Amino acid sequence: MRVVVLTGAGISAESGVPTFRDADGLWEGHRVEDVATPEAYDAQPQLVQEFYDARRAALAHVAPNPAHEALGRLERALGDDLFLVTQNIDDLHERGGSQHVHHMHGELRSALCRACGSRVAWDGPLVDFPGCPGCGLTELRPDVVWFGEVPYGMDEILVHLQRADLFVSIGTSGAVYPAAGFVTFAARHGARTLELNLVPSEGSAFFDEARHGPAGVLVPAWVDEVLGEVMA
Ligand code: BJW
Repeated sequence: MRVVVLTGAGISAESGVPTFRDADGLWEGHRVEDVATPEAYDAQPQLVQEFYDARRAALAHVAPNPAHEALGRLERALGDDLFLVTQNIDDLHERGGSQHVHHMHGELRSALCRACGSRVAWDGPLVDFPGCPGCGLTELRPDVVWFGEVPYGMDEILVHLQRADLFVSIGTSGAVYPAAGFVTFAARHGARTLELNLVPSEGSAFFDEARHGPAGVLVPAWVDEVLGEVMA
């Protein structure tokens, strides 16, 4: 059975990472659609760097929860038959045991050079605009995908969605494309579809089945079900 799992901010909520669109959302009163843009970065680069520097530093104080760990277990059982694509820029899937994670919206622990296009592993701050290890210019920005930019690796994602027998969406509001369109794309290509989310998402009606509750409970239970079927 080929499985594609899409995750969003909700899977990291129980680890203490704020989501975007819930009441205590990450952007403190700003609509994410207004601030997560290249234009916002051009207008106030220092402010944006400080914001992402703080989120990068905060990774040291959070840990994967049972939902991340369950997906790590699923990867060990399914191997290449699992494709895990996340909209999250944290590293909690990796720390939860997943070795192959496709970060379609980029990663906090990476920097992108606006001059030469290099993507470099980065754990420190960027607010002082350090030189790029590739070209030396001081054009490093957070390696994340803002509105109007193209998510990473779309061709590969679409190939996996076309081949999937099961598509599972975990902890995402379904408000942001192209990820919000994966459910209908996968269904059109023959996949069964399942939503695991705290509450019905904007796209809940598109799924064959939806289960609602905390990811830390729903995901381990679902993984146990799949492993039971695979082992039977
Ligand atoms: C729990 C829980 C618990 C809570 N357990 N659940 C008009 C129509 C259609 C599309 C467009 C349009 N105008 C423009 C567009 C395109 C645009 C878009 O979608 N805009 C919308 C506003 C309509 N999209 C883009 O621009 C994208 N690029 C693009 O389309 O390029 C063109 C192209 C595509 C493909 C091929 C070729 C070309 C880029 C989008 C970039 C989004 N970037 C951000 C910021 C990343 C960096 C950062 O982290 O700071 O990505 S915005 C933000 O939203 C972030 C997230 O990844 C993304 C999705 O959020 P997510 O994960 O769903 O979080 P929430 O908070 O919304 O939801 C959390 C959910 O969890 C909730 O449902 C909770 O209930 C639940 N939950 N606790 C389980 N314990």
